[in-house]
Amino acid sequence: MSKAIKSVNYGLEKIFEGAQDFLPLLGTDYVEFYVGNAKQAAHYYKSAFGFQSYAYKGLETGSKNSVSYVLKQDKIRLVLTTPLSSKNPINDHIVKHGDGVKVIALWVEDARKAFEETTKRGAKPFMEPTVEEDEHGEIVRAGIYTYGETVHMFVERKNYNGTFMPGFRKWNPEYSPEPVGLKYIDHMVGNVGWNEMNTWVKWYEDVMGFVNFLSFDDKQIHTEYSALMSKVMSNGNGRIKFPINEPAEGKKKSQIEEYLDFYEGPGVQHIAVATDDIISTVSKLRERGVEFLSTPPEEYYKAVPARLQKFEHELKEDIDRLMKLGIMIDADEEGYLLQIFTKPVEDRPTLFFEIIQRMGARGFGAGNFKALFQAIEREQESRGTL
Ligand code: TYF
Ligand code: FE
Repeated sequence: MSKAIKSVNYGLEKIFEGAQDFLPLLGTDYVEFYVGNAKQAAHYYKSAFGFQSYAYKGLETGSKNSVSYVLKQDKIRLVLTTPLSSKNPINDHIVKHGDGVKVIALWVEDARKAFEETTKRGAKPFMEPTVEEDEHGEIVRAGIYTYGETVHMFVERKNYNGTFMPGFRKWNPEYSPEPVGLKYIDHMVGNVGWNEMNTWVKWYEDVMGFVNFLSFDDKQIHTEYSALMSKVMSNGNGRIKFPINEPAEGKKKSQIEEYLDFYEGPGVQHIAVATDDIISTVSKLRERGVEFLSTPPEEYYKAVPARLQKFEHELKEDIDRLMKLGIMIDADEEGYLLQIFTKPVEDRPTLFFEIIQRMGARGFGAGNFKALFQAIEREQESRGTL
């Protein structure tokens, strides 16, 4: 695993220079989930994850075919969308995949140009550039397909000052649980099929101008039972990071294979959200009923001081509190990071969340992979899918 950490050493700026700037990205705009019951999903993400009510569209606003709730927490926007009839194609998506991420929307200066630059490099169109207007201005959106049925939407909002987007109205219900300190999306991971990882790495390079800045092969990512491979893609300014996983051959079924079976194809595996106080955030999430993977054993925490000392970092957090909450620690030359993973948030073992606090480190927790994958395998075991 040290090999993976080493590849971070030689300055990410230099690597990012290799990225192309035909597609400048300002950040993640929103993440849209297609779900069976958006009303209940919105309640869950508010009550359990501390998201705030933000915008709504539905029958009351003239939206006849679907309902969407927009939730916000600091820079993160989630859109939860449900179809209102079996004829809406959103319904087919849910029938096949269950609840899941349909759209990773990216904030751009010029959506028409983003569409043109990516489609001329081979992207499959999802939505031609489309202007939506109301009294607050206009939004331009265009979309392309990435892995599976997942979509990247380009969102241009420089001429808009309303709530979220035309078609939505402010949503401000009385029920408003406190935020838990989630700040922004750190990375979003895609699972793709057997031997498809490099195809998608090349797609992100050629079509989106991204660079591959970290790789983990099955020699690094394996347990006694299963294996996977992962390559991290980043845009030029490093704000957008998309690791891509594929299953690898092991004695038993890889967690990636389990995902592909239940999602019935490639899709978003996890969303990593950043906090600057993981102890507070995870305490609140646990109180509110969010379920996390089982905590690493005590020996894991005994080894932490040495892992940090090796790079001469000083842990600012109380290790006993980290241990009680099951938060994992990883270190590299640049600093350390704290991370923890939820169980899947649907009945199908598909999408889950990661909570991450970066204390200088820009890696993905390679030093935790073994402990993490063993915890995932205990879950797979309990489902009979290992
Ligand atoms: O994003 C990452 O790479 C880490 C580790 O199936 C990880 O969060 C990698 C693969 C996986 C679960 C977590
Ligand atoms: Fe992650």
